Amino acid sequence: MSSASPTARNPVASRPPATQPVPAWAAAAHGLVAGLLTVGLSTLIAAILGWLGGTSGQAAPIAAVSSAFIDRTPPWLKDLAISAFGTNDKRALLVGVVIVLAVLCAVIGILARTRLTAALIAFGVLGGVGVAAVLSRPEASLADAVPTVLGTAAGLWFLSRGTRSAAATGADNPARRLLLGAAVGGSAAYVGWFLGGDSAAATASREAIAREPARATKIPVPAGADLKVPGATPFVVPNDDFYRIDTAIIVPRLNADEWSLRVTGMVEREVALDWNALQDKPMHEAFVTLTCVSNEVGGDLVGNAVWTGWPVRDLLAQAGPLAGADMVLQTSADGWTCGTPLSAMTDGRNALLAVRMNGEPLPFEHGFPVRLVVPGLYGFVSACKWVTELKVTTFAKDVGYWTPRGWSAEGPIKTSSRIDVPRSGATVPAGRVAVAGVAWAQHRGIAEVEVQVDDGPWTPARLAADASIDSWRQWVLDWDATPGSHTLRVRARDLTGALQSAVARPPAPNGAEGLHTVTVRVD
Ligand SMILES: Nc1nc2c(c(=O)[nH]1)N[C@H]1C(S)=C(S)[C@@H](COP(=O)(O)O)O[C@H]1N2
Ligand SMILES: [Mo]
Repeated sequence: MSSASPTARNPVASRPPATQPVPAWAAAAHGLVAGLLTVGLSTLIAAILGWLGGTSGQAAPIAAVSSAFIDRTPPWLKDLAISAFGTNDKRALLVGVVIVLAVLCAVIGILARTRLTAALIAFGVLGGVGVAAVLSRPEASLADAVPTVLGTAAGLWFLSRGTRSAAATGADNPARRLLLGAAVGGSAAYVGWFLGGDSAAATASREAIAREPARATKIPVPAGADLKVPGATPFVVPNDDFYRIDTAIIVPRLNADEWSLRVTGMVEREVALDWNALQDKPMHEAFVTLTCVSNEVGGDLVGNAVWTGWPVRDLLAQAGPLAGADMVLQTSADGWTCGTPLSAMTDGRNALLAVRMNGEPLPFEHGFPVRLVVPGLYGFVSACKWVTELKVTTFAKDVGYWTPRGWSAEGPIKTSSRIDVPRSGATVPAGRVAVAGVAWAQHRGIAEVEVQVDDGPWTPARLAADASIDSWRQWVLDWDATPGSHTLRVRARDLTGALQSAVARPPAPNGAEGLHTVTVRVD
């Protein structure tokens, strides 16, 4: 081995070191590390500035690019992403953005071998895309550009320096520089990501509220509302199990002490409400079942909780909506909007400015400090989380976030029912089997649930006690299961007498229709 040292045999090695070609993989690695440094440092700086209150809290470039992408995603692509990745669609997008960025950085690194200026310009353009994305976020200020500009500068410096010294193999070790750059970039990204997602002040404000004695006593689950059939969904879904749907790449973490809500638009007088003022209002408590319009027949994007809040009709009454207004455009701190019929917020139903979910301050993921809960309407037209503005307006003048993206302007929840047990594909022993699930027809109420086995007659299920017409209702049927394969179907009737639609329709544009059907084996 020592006698055949490649260095000894390689005539190139005897040339001046400055002309030694950098292997392509090393050049690509330099590009990658330059990218990692940029992303890492800008994420960390964004987190620190966000913490100090200097930026909007959305200044990290990867998250901003992903958010900007989400806002511009055509409906067909969004549907494709949801069907491929489910509620992991946002994670998949982040991974996609990182992969694309990594490939571009590697290519730029290879380019830097022969054309350093062109490579630096390309890298600068990438940084520019990041800055543009950051500045396109709602509520962004010029200060939000600072982290990405600084990060890009660090990346450019590393890229130019790395290539030069890789060519000039001196005492300086390029491999060591690569490792060092990767370590600094990687740890900055790691710390920045977690710091950025967890604003200490917001956490402290939520914990302080959690320690306050609850302003309203938690209403108990009415006797008989929870049938407690093993395996069935509980009447009240615990916060940690509650479905979550939103467009937020980074969950907004607002500080309750800094939160305020403005009522604007077609009103006699604009009104502002802050957290302290809200604490003095009489709080109501209500069981309300939220449902996502994207929920498929039999899906789990639906959940019931007890919400504590101030009726939003009282706030709107203070502002005095003008004649002709028919919609309230709700805006979230992250720029998301939804349009709710003014009538649904003023007609006396439990439309709440909710501050608690199942007795706890709202979890950050579910809208801390304040969100809307409007019984009877799908979340995409009613349940604004992290709400900061209510603009009284008209459906003719304004549209919510999802409407130009292929979803309806209005979204009353359709009467639906679901079989929770037995699960589809399960094998159950012959004899008495509890078939159980939930049915919902928010703000109309459930009158009846029926189950059909194979092609048999529709048999009424036993309904749990009714907690409220705004919440779902459990049901159970004792089925005398005989050996073989069986199909179970469920349908519900609401208190207006209308039967659930049996015609299969997809979620878009205004909610799925069809009967939930499961197939089970009986031994
Ligand atoms: N700020 C904000 N609020 C939002 C959304 C959103 O994307 N951003 N999504 C809505 C949708 S589509 C639904 S179904 C409900 C879900 O509420 P949850 O995540 O608390 O279950 O929130 C609504 N509120
Ligand atoms: Mo939704």
